[in-house]
Amino acid sequence: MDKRRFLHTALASAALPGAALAAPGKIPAAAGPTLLTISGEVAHPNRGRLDPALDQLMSKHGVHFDKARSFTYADLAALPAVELRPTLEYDAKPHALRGPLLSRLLDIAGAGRSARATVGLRALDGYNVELSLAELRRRALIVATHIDGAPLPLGGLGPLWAVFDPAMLPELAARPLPERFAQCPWGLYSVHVVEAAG
Ligand SMILES: Nc1nc2c(c(=O)[nH]1)N[C@H]1C(S)=C(S)[C@@H](COP(=O)(O)O)O[C@H]1N2
Ligand SMILES: [Mo]
Repeated sequence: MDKRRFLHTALASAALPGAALAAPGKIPAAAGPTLLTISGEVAHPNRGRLDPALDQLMSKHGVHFDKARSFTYADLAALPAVELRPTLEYDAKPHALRGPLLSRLLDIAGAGRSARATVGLRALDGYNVELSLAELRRRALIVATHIDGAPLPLGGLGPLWAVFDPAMLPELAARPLPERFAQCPWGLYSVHVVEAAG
């Protein structure tokens, strides 16, 4: 076998195992893609710094971090879920929304040690909401994965919706329906935690 032919064969036989190892993010394929990345002050990260080349959407939205904790749909579905029954401003009808508490996800990520930490909730369309950790806990904000028993679709309100029941909060329950969900970004994909200085 001439040298060139040998090299070709060697590369071809190496290609398959090489390709199998090259899975992005090192997450087993069966677990599906990451749906939510909790970044910033996280004590239990499972990934490193933002890669401006491959983390395109986060980079475009100005999210920067050295470490983060990522959650796949399977990770979220395995956690205890809370169910809310708010009347939605979109159709003025009651709906069942189900998913884990965001505070539970922050605990898993080891994020937000101080109640004064601020949390940025960012959606696929760039919509961003900032809340203190204390306020987020008070509102019992959930990361909804399901509406009326069905998974929230991408292109609709999903795949994740950071939502709470405004009827539970006196200051929001008094507002007209079209203004109650302003701090509930649908299409949530990034949560960034900044500890309060001092
Ligand atoms: N991802 C995302 N979530 C969002 C919004 C948005 O533009 N993008 N608008 C917010 C606002 S200001 C309100 S009042 C409600 C309804 O927004 P809409 O009337 O613009 O649909 O959803 C909230 N959640
Ligand atoms: Mo709004």
